[in-house]
Amino acid sequence: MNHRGHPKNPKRRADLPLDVLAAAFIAASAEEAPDLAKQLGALKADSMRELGGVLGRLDMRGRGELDAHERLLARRVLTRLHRPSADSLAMTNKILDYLDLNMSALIEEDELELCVQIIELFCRAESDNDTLTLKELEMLYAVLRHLDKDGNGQLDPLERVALHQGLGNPEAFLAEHKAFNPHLRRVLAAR
Ligand SMILES: [Ca+2]
Ligand SMILES: [Ca+2]
Repeated sequence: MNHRGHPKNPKRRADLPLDVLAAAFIAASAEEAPDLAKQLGALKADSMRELGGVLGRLDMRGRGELDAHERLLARRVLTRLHRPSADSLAMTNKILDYLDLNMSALIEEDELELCVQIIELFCRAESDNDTLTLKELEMLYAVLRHLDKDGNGQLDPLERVALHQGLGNPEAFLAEHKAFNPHLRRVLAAR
């Protein structure tokens, strides 16, 4: 571990047993978060891999199972999904790829705080509630894509400055993207 608690040699997500991670998380959630467990338990097999992909980013020790604290962190994201589905979980994975700022294949706690902050902003982008619809997830992804100016699939330090500035003034940030971000305009046009 380095000074921020980031493991030095994390396992690649593809090496993790995603279905096992998902099943263990749902089992543990039956008591800890029954509503979420019920929603996730109803998902089909293809969604389970996507769910495992989200959970694997929080499996700091690469054990194929989240501990109680990691499960709490996972729920900070998963409870925000309006009706979790294969599509919304796949989009969540694409968003988390961008928010894995140090490219560790893990979402460490400092990165998770940023995720939660940006998720809270987009929960109200199209609907007046505390959850993300698939459309709102697509909008968030469109904004991240546009912030990735050089298109290398990651938010480099300079690109992150734009994100942090935007989060400081969220209404203007969203309005500007709605006006000038071609990815977001495409998402909004596809009704
Ligand atoms: Ca990371
Ligand atoms: Ca970039």
